[in-house]
Amino acid sequence: MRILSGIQPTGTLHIGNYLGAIKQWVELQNSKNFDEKTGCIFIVVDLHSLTVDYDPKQMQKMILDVAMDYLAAGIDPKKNTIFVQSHVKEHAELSWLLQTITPMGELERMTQYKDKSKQNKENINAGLFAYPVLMAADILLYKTTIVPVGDDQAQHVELTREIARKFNNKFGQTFPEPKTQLQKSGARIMSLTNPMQKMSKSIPQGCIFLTDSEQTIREKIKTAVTDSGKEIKFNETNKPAISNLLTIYHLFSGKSIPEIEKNYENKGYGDFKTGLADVVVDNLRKFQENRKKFEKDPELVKKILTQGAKKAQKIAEETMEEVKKKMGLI
Ligand code: ATP
Ligand code: LTN
Repeated sequence: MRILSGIQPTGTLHIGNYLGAIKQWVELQNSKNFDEKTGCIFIVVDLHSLTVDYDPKQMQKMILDVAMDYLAAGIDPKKNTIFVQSHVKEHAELSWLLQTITPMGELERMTQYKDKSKQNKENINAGLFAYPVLMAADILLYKTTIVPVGDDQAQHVELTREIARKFNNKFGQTFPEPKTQLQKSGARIMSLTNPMQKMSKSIPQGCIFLTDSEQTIREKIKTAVTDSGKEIKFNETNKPAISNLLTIYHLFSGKSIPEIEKNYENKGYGDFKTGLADVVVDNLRKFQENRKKFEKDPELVKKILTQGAKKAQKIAEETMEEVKKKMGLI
């Protein structure tokens, strides 16, 4: 079993990134089935983040920020491999090779590509189009079997399976077909200002950032949109806003949704929102305390990333040798 995932250094992480992805990484690391020998691979995918507008002066800080978020959330660098994608050049190399077997039509179907090119009409670059192939390269380079991500990424993992299948058919069995692992509930956290839209860095008003102060968190929850009626009841079709808040409450507190509904029976949205703010503030406090320690010691974080890249590179080189042989390049 090989577990691998990654996040782009495109800005401060929000609770959608945490609840949809990082939280389950920490749970995987602490589970009984965790294999101490192989561990998990967590990448800061900087090459992916170049596909949208960015400020080169900020890039190094953004990369370090995501690495600190991983560590502060509880990813243990002794048990896992944490590194920066561009530090292992085989990612870009394998991506090119896989592009030559990826049909254009498959890439045209990708909803993230369609969304991002709509949002960003002036910068629809070839990298944005080929983005899912680079993601496939990240995954296949380490012969990954499990990819824990939010459900917006499931389509990309599905394409990775197709690319693996195609490669195996053409050049001989090489890659296992990886599976997406979604958080059981709340694989998609919605925006606080629009429950029909996913919580996303590009709409900051609707996000609770992991680094928000207590006051900001309380304010954002207080002003979060709600649905008509007063009942605290989970119903994604008729009450999408309250259902989203219930999911956040459930994932942070560990309490089941029926239990939370019962606790707030005959109480209004105001009480429920105060309770939710308490739970979120409490959970993020520990994360923020941990993060401060890493902020004070960026050299330690850089060292962890250098060691991670070294470990990753060894596996990547082995896979590339096999791939190049099979493709007739050596
Ligand atoms: P954004 O659109 O917010 O900029 P993104 O989807 O482009 O984010 P990343 O920041 O790389 O990209 O996402 C990192 C991880 O967080 C992925 O596993 C993704 O599925 C997950 N994720 C992002 N947003 C949400 C959300 N609203 N709910 C659940 N998971 C999410
Ligand atoms: N596209 C992903 C980030 C990502 C990733 C990966 C996730 C890049 N490479 C490999 C899992 C495995 C996103 O979250 N936007």
